[in-house]
Amino acid sequence: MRALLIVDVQHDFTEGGSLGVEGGQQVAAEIRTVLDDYALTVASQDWHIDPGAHFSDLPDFVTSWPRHCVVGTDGPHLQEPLTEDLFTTVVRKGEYSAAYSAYEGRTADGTLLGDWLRAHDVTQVDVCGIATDHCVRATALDAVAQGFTTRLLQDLVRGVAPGPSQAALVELQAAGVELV
Ligand code: VGL
Repeated sequence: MRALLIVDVQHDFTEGGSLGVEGGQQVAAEIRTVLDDYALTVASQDWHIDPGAHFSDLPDFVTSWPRHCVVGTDGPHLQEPLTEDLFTTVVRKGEYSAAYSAYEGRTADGTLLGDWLRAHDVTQVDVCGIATDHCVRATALDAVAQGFTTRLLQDLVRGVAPGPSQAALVELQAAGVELV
């Protein structure tokens, strides 16, 4: 089985959000058009309560960030037209520490993403979402590390910074991710 992993397409990561990425709203609409091609779809959400040094008033935008995706605000909600009910399941990550990879995320019943995928006979994953140079990168690297045949949907990702996003694609390809 193949699953589509939609990484962190949330209000705070799209235009107008506290860490808004250019093209985020557009990629949400584009991802919506491919959901029906997959029998299994998983959306991840950055889901912060008190993630410690992941938040900073003087962020370096590498390891520390402005406050984002804080539970109880609008920030962690999925960017329309994506809504939670469209996905087979949703995984949330980062409650009390930084968590870039969707593989750190858990379903509502506490199942880690990798375990959920294996329980659904998934051996192949297609990865898309935000941000190419952070959470998409970490998710695709973990997918390969956990033995999933992994493709990155290049038209369906958006990055924070162009240079690091391009470098991430090169790194992912070297790690065994197929760029399609
Ligand atoms: C992300 C920076 C901080 C992401 C999450 O979803 O790529 N980036 N937290």
